Amino acid sequence: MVDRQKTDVAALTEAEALAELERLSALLLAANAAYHTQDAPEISDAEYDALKRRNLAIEAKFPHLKRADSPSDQIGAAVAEGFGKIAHEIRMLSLENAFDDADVVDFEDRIRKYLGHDGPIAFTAEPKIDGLSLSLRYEQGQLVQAATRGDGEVGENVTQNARTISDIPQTLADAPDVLEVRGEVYMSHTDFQALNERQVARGGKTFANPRNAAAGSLRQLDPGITAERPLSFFAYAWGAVSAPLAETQMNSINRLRALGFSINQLTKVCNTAAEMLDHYHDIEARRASLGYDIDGVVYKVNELALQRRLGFRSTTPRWAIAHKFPAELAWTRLLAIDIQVGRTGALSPVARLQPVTVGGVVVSNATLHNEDYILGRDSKGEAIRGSKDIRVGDWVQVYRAGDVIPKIADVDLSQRPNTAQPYEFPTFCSECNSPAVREEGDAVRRCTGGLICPAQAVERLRHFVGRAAFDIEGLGAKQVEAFYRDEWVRTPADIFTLRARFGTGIQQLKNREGWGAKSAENLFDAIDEKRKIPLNRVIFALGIRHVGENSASLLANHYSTWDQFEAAMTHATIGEGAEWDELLAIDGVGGVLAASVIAAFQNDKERAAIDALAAELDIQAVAKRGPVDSPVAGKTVVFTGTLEKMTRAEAKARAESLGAKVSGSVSAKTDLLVAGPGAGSKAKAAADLGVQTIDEDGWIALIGDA
Ligand code: I6G
Repeated sequence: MVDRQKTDVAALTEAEALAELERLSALLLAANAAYHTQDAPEISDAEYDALKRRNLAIEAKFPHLKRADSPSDQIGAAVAEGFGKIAHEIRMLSLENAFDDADVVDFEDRIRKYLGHDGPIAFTAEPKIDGLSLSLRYEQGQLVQAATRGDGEVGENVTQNARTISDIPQTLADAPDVLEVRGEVYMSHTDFQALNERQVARGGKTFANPRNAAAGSLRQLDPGITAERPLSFFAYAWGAVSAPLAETQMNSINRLRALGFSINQLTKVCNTAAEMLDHYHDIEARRASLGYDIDGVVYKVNELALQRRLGFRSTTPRWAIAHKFPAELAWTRLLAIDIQVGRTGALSPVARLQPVTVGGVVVSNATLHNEDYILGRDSKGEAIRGSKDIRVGDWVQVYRAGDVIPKIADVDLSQRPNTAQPYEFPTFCSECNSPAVREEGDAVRRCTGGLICPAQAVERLRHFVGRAAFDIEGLGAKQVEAFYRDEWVRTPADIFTLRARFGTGIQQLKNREGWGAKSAENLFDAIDEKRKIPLNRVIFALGIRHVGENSASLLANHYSTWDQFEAAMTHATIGEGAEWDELLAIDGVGGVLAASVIAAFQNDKERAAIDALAAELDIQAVAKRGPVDSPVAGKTVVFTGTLEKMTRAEAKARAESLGAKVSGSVSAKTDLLVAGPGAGSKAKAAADLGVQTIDEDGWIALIGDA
C-alpha cells in the first residue's frame, strides 16, 4: 500500500490530521512488520521514508495530536521484540540445494565416496513444503515449547500460537521423555483464498502468497489472531530426543505419525538416484493438484547410522539435499539499467522492470550480474540466451527460483524498439568517480576507490549490521546509512564509540528523524550488548570478499579464538608457508578465499579498521562442539597410510567432531598417529618423536560410540 492521501499538510484540518496520523501509524506499523519480521518488504525504502516524513510534518504542525505510540519514536524490529527467544538445544540447519538431475547424481556419488560404500544406499524422498519451519518440544508427552527457526541457533518463542494449530498435538502418548519434533507450518490453497477474501471483506491486509500468510499468521503477538488463521503442520524431522525414534528416517517419520502428527503421504524410500529422480518428476507432475505450495523434493539418507557417519558441514547436513523445482517465468518490459556499487566494489547492473507477478510475488527488479551477461555471454565467454544482448526498452522474460534474486532468462527480439541502443557499461564508479577496472579472469568490474568510495563504505556497514553479522536491535541498514551520511559512523568501530561521543548529547540523536530519548538510550544499550559476540559472526561481519557465513564458521571453528586467527592471518604469506598450508587444510577453504582473507589483514587501511573494531569487542572463542569427555578432545591427531573401514574425509570429520585437531604432518605437537598399511615417513617421524601410534582398529576402539 502506498500513501495515496496527498493532501498538503498545511491544508489539513485538525480532524483530518488526527485521522491521517492514525492511518500513517497503521501503514508504518505494517511496513515495519513486513520488513523486519516477515522478510517481505511491501513498500520501497523511498515510499517508507515519504510516509515517515509526512507523519513527522503533521506532528510538527499539530504537536498536541502526536500519538503515544507515534511511529516517529519507533525504530527497527519493534514488532519482533514481543517474542521471547529460545535457544535450540540442537541447531536447526538448512539444506544444501540441488538444481538439476546431475546435482542429485553427484549428491549420491559424494555420499558413496565419503562412506567408501559400493552397495546400495537407500534414501527417503518427500515434497519440500513452502512454509516456515517450526520446532516443537515435548517433555513427558506435554507440548512445552514451540520455536521458529530464527538464525538456526536461536528462534522466536511462538508456543502460544502453535497451540492453536489443530495439526499440532498438545499431548503425546508413548513418546520419549524429551522429544523435539520439527516440521513446516503452511497454509493450504483453499484456506489461503478464504483468508484473503475475509481480509478484503474486513478491509484488512491481504497476503501475496500462502507462505507469507502462514508466516504472518504464526508470528502474531496476539495468539487469538493465529487461532483465527487456518494453519497446518507437517512433521518431517526431530531435534533433541531422549531415546531414538527408530533406526531409519522412514521409520522415524512413521513413528511421528503414530504419535499423532501429520506426515506427508508422498514420502517414499528410493534405492537409487534414478528412483529419486523418478519420484521427483512424479511429485512435480502432481504439484498443481496437491492443494498446498511446495518448492522441491528433499532427499535424506535413510539409515540413521549412515546419517551419523556422514555428519554435518558447518550449516548443512551431508546426508540430505533439497532438489528445487525450476523457476517461475513471466514477460515484462525493461525500463532502465542502474548500477549498484557493492561492499567489495563490484559494479552490479540491476534491471528496473515494469512490475510483473512471478509465482505470486511482484517483481520490479532483477539482477543482470555483469557486463558479459548483458552482452549475452557467460563467465567462460560462452553464448547465453542465443547471444542476445539486453537493452533498455526490451521485452524480457523474468524468472524467480525460491528466494533467489529474480533474473532475466530471455529477450524477445521481435519486440525490441527501433530506438533501443546497446548498453554501455560504465568504466568509472558512479559514486566516487574512481576508475572501475576489470581484472584478468574476473567477470566483474570493480570500483578501485576502496574505503574512500561512499558506496563501498556504506555497503560494508550495512553488511556489518546485517542479521547474520552484528544484528544490532534498532540499528538497521537505514539507520547506519543515515549515520554514515552525517559522518557519525565511518567504519564499524565507530558504532561502538557512539555512546562515548554522543551519549551525553542524546539531544542530538533525539532531534534526528525517528528518534526519541528512549530509543536513543535503547540503541546505545543494544550496541553494548553486541560487544560480546561469537568469533564466526565477527569474521563474517568484516565483509571480506569471498567470506560468507559458511566459510566464516569454518575459519572460526578452526582457529577457535580471535587472537589465534588474527596472529595466523598476520603471519601468513599468500601461496606459501605453514600458515598458508594450515588455511588450505581446512575442509571447505580454497586458495581464492585464503588469499582474500590474508590480503584484507595485510592491507594497512583495512587492518586499521579491523584492529579498531577488535579493540571494542569481547570476541567469544568457539565452544568446542562434541562430547567433552571424548578421549581425543583437544588432541592433535595425524592419519597416515591406507584406512580400510572409513575414508580419510570421514576419519577427519569424525575426529574433529570429537574435539580433536587433525593435522597433515607429524611434529612435537602431535599426540596420536593413526597408521594404516603403507604408512611411511610419518610413522618413522612419530617413532623418533615418541608419539603414540595406533592402527585403524585401535582408533575405532578408542573412539567407540563417542
Ligand atoms: O528445511 C527443511 C525442509 C524439509 C529441512 C528438512 C526438510 O525435510 C523434509 N530436513 C532437514 C533435516 C532440515 N531442513 C535441516
